[in-house]
Amino acid sequence: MFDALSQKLKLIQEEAFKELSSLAISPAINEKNLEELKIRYLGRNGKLTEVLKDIGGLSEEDRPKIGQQANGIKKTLSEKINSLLYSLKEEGQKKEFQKMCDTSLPSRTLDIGKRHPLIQTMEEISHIFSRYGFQVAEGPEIETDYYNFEALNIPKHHPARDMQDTFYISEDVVLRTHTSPVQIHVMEKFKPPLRIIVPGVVYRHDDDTSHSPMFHQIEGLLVDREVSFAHLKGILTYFVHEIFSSKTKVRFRPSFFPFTEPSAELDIECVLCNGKGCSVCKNSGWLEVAGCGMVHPKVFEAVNYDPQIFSGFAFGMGIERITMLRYGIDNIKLFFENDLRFLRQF
Ligand code: 2NM
Repeated sequence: MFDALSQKLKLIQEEAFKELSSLAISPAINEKNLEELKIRYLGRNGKLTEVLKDIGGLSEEDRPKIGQQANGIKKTLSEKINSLLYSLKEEGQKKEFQKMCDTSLPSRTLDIGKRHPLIQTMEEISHIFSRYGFQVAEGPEIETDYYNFEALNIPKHHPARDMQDTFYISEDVVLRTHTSPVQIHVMEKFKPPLRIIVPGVVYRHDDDTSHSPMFHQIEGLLVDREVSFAHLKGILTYFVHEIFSSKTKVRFRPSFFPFTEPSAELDIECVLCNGKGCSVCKNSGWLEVAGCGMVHPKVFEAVNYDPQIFSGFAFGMGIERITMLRYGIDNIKLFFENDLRFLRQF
């Protein structure tokens, strides 16, 4: 009796596996015929259950053995069927997805940002001066009258202080009109020797094709013992040769700033007409690119540096102007419109 039942179970297992294997490789396989197969073998009136109905005729000892064999078959068969059902479902979802979404289409290109041309120029200039030991310093865009004017030897009646030129927040507080107040802060905090380069945004009441009320500046300051105008000329000439070209001619022209004495303008030979004269250089053949000079003793006194011991030079330039000259841009407003067609060119 035991052997006969065990044999029957083995045959059922073989039959079920054979049927399942051929169904698995058949193109006709679907959830429905898999479920049918499952019911046919494992269902309440299935072949396996049918055999187990005769289990009552077995000895107490043999009953669990047949039970174990039957359960083993049940387990492997249902695992195989379930895994096939699972892959069928997955396949179906994939097909459904492919109907909704064409994965063969090219992907959308990502718009990756890049540095603004003005920031690029600022970074290049900072880098050029860093090779001579200058360190970048930064400070607030809102300043007191003292740091923006008084400490820089700009007297009360000076036109730069006028409401026409300066944005006043209150009687004593302004939007900085240059980055020089940062130099004052740094000199208050550190003793010479000092080499700093100060990039930043500044504000002035000015608005036309060559002026914006908000623009960018970079200023530099070097303080040490026995610094001369020759050092200033050397460093700024090196700078022009790096930022424009090694062949660009320079000249220093006397000028005036309250915070330097002597003061000069740094001109370069017009990069657009090579000195022949054009509308940009107003037929002079030269372009003004920076102001500079030896730091005024009054400025040193304001920060408690002894002008008998220390001397220094300073300079300042507009980033927009330098960038416009380098790339032949004729309208400053282009920098602030955020038109990608413009910005992508740099
Ligand atoms: C310029 C031109 C000349 C300048 C002077 C100073 C300081 F703080 F040392 F006095 N900072 N920057 C300076 C000198 C700036 O810009 C056209």
